[in-house]
Amino acid sequence: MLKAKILFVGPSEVRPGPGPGPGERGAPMGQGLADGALRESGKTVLANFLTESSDITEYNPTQGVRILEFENPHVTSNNKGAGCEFELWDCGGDPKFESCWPALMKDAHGVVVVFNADMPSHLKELEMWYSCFVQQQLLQDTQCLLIAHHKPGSGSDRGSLSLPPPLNRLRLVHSNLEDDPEEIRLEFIKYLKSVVSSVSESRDREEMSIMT
Ligand SMILES: Nc1nc2c(ncn2[C@@H]2O[C@H](COP(=O)(O)OP(=O)(O)OP(=O)(O)O)[C@@H](O)[C@H]2O)c(=O)[nH]1
Ligand SMILES: [Mg+2]
Repeated sequence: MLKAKILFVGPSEVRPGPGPGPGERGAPMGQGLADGALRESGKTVLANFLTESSDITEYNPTQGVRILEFENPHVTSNNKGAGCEFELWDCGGDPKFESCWPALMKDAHGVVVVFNADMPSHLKELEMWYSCFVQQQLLQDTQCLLIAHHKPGSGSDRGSLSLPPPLNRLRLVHSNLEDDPEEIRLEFIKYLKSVVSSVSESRDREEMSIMT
């Protein structure tokens, strides 16, 4: 059975300074953090939703990585309907985990970069995530998906988001779990299908090169 490894990466924007105590948010109260709930990009919330795992909404920074295994009945590895197993690697966005990245990226078939379009700093970081996780790993652009995640109460206008090159070549979708959860589910299925077809194509090419 075909197996595909998909990474969820993107900013978490943990601020420098003394770390939070257990159960605290990432920065002390009263320091102009009105955007507190907007700092993380929402990778874990989305990963849980898309794999139908738990739906805990209390923020718990992902330490390193969580691996979620799933299958999707709509995504098969060939036209005979053979199934396909996925591993979704929900990576922590805190830069302190950077030393783990090479291990996380290894043998990934797809990279989803989740960001919060309301945060200018996230937009600036996007290119770094793309270059590090996609370009340097020699993945094709079709194996990458950008998700502009809209948290409840964020007022961002999805039409106005235009990204500079090379990011504008990538597929960009919006997610809004409160208003239209099915939209991102469908987009994610489309993306899984495109990952599966590039994995099977490269497998076929490998088999051909062994035979010739
Ligand atoms: N209700 C609701 N809350 C959300 C949503 N997206 C994010 N949040 C809130 O934002 C917090 C942070 O989101 P996470 O998904 O944990 O962020 P992350 O990108 O995984 O962050 P790191 O693991 O630190 O990289 C969540 O715990 C929720 O409180 C959403 O769609 N709905
Ligand atoms: Mg997380």
